[in-house]
Amino acid sequence: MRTPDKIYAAPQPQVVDFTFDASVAAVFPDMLRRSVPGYETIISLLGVLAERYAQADSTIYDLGCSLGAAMLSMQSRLSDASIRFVGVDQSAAMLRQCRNNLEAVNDGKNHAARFSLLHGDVREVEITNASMVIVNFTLQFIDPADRLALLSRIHAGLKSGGVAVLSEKVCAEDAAESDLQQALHEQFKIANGYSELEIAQKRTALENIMRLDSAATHIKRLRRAHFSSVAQWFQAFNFCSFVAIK
Ligand code: GEK
Repeated sequence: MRTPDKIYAAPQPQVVDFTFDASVAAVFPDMLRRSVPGYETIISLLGVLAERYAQADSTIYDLGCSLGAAMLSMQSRLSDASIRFVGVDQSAAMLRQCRNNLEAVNDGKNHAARFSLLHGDVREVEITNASMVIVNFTLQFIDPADRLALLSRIHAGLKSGGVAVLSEKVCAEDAAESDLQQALHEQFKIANGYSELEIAQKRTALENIMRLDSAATHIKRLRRAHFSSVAQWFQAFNFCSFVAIK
């Protein structure tokens, strides 16, 4: 059973900025399933994308890997042991649980040979010989001024025919659509058992740390990073995912 997310259930005298600490890591699967429309579908379909794009003797990077859900989904679809995974996250609590999750489905020897987990900033990680780079709901937490440079480094580290998969909460291009998308997302969270108070406190906690771009901005930026083919392949309310092929 997943530990239920009750982080914002009680009124907080002062809501502080959201951090990916141990209390968040402990409830993370429940939090994402109930807060991100389509999250489980995206995770599952990353396995299908991996079947198509993962190349023998290459590395799949998962930038902002949290508990390793994307790597586990892709691994379940890939039998070729020459494909390695590198998960990167700056939260030690997330990486601890990620390691446990990966070890639970891989014996020690396989785990060490196939997976590396790096504790650090995705902006500083070296990307080489990659056939896939997954950035699943991570770019939104990175300073907008650094986003193009990161995507350009991802492009440079990909092999020919490799793919970047970028998933993001997006903002709307106009106020009416923005109101609609926000209302639909709130409806989704209420349907999943969050209270108005939880929704409001979480919004305040994320205000300073999650900065959203529109889908058009993401597509334009991926093109500026020199990807030859860019497409949006998924949307559920204001949550989108893009593929960008080198
Ligand atoms: C999933 N991809 O389950 N460097 C490294 N890690 C970072 C950085 C950074 N600069 N900024 C944020 N993170 C996952 C979900 S969660 C999305 C990704 C969410 C990490 C942060 O510690 C957290 O684990 C993750 O990015 C974002 O498919 O919570 O909305």
